[in-house]
Amino acid sequence: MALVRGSRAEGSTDPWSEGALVGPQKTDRSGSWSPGTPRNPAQRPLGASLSAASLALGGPGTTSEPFSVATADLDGDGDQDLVSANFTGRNLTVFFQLSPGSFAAAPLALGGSATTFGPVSVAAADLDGDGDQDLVSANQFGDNLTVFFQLSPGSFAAAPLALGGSATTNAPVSVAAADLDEDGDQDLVSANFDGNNLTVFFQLSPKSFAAAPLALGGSATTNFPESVAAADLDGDGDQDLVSANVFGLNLTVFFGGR
Ligand SMILES: [Ca+2]
Ligand SMILES: [Ca+2]
Ligand SMILES: [Ca+2]
Ligand SMILES: [Ca+2]
Repeated sequence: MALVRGSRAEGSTDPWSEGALVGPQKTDRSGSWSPGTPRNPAQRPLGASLSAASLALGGPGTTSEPFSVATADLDGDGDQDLVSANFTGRNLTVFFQLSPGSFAAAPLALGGSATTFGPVSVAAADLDGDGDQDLVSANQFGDNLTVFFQLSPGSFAAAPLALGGSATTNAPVSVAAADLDEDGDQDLVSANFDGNNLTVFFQLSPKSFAAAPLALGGSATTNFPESVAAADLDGDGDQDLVSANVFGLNLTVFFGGR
């Protein structure tokens, strides 16, 4: 049964209905893929076009136990940059690309113990709709999300925005941005490992998110969720959500209410 999307202004808070649970599937060995023998003739073997050369970025002083990495043009100069979430480093590290394949020797550090405590997931999106990419991290030990708005090319607000807390985002380990309520701005969703749920933060006006976020799932459905993603899974025009639940041994899909 699909729930009809409600108006949050009228007190109805859940625009999603809960979808089917996907149980553990037996691995189909016959369908397994091995390098050099593509299933689809149009597919090239993975690695055929990749150079053996690799580039190391960061190190113990800058990227301490990086758990997550995202790519985006973070300074708006047309090339892709990198950002990592460093678990024990308690910060994010931004590597701006200077010329093709070459990154700044001194990366930009964002956050710290007081703001990004145990970050394990980072995402980039233009959260405030001003045309540049912003950053959001999920901080497992800080029990919150941290949003870094970009102020000018390559420069981020010194005082980031904190969202959530132990009561709403208990050990968030994954964060994604998408327009979840179809009002034109980006919203945020986290997967909270210890909270056994997802938390949706709707953006009300640029840089301002609803004080009371929406909780989805629970220990019966989203049992220790480790990852969350947003996409229009059923093609009806609205964004749906899916989580990967470590101890639930399954995925949970939340369909939008359209
Ligand atoms: Ca760039
Ligand atoms: Ca922005
Ligand atoms: Ca929105
Ligand atoms: Ca949909």
